Amino acid sequence: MQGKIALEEHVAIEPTLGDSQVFGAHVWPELRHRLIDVQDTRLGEMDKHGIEMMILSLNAPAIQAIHDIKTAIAVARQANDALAAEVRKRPDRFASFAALPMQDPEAATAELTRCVNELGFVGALVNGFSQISTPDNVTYYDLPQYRPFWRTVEALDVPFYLHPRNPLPDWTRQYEGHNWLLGPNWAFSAETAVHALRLIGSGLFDEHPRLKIVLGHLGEGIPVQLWRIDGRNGWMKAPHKYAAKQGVGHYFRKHFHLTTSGNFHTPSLVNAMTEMGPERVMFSVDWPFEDVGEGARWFDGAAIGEADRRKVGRDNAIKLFKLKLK
Ligand code: GRE
Ligand code: ZN
Repeated sequence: MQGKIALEEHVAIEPTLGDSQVFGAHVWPELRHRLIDVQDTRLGEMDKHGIEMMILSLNAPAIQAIHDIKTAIAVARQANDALAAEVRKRPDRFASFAALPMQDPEAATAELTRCVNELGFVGALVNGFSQISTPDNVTYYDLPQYRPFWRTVEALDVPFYLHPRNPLPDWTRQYEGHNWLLGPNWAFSAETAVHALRLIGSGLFDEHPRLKIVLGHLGEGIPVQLWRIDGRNGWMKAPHKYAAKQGVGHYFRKHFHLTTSGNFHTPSLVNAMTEMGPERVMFSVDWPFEDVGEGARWFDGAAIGEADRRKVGRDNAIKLFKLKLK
C-alpha cells in the first residue's frame, strides 16, 4: 500500500542517544545511525516501502529519566526544537510529537502549548512515568497534580501517546534472574498497560471526556484482557471499587487509539480491530528498533479487507492528527 503513515518512529538527540544503547549494544553503529538520521536512510526506507509520512518522536526513556527538573525542561525544549527543524525541511514527509518534561506539570503544559501553537506539532509522546528530583521518585500521570496538564491536552485537542519504558531496577524483583523479560519482550508492555489502566481507573476520562490516548504495540496487551478486567467472576457481582464511573472497556474503546508498532502479527491486529473498531487502529513501525521493510511488507500483505487497510494504513491517522496531506 502506498501512502502509509507511521507514528511511533523515533529520533535521538545527543543528550538522549545513550539511552538506546542498552537495547542494541551489539548493533550500536547501525542503531545509532538510524536514531540520529532523519532525512537520509529514514526517508529512503519510507520511499522504498510506501510510507508517505512519519510522525517523529524522541527515543526512550529520554526526558522521563532526567530526574533533575531544570535539565529535563531544557532537554525537552532542545529536542522539540531539533524535531521542528527536521520537520521544516520536509513538512510533506514528517510531522512531530512533543517530548515533555512531565517532572514539572506546569512546564510540561507550557511546552506542549508551545509545540502545538508555535511549532505545529500534532500531539505529545511521553515515555511512561517520570523520575522527579531523585532517581527513585517514580510518578504516574493519574495523580491529581496532573489534572491541569490534562485540561490543556484536552483544550489543545491533540492526542497523547503513552510510550513504554522499563520499570526501575528497584521495582523489578519479579524479573530477577530473567533479564530477558525486560524491555520490549515483556516489561515495556506490562509497565505501560498498568499506567494506561491507572489513567482509566483514576476517573481522568470522566473529568476530561475529550482526551485521546494512543498506545503502541497493538495496545500493550490490554485488548485481549479487556473482557477479563471488567468480568471478574461475574456471578459474584463484585463491582470495581475505583474512582471511574464506567467499566474499563468503556473508556478504552472511547478514548484510546492503538498502533501496530513492533507487533506485526495479523491475528493480534484483527483482534485489536475487532475490540476497538477499525477506526481506532493505525499502522506504525517503531523505527529504528524495528525494520520499516518488515513492518510494511507484513501490513501490506495482511489478510484484512482493503477498506480497513486504507483506514489503518493512512486515513485514521490523517483524521486523528488533522494531517494536511495532499
Ligand atoms: C521502543 O521504542 O518501543 C523500543 C525501545 C527500545 C528497544 C525496543 C523498542 O525504545 O521497541
Ligand atoms: Zn517505540
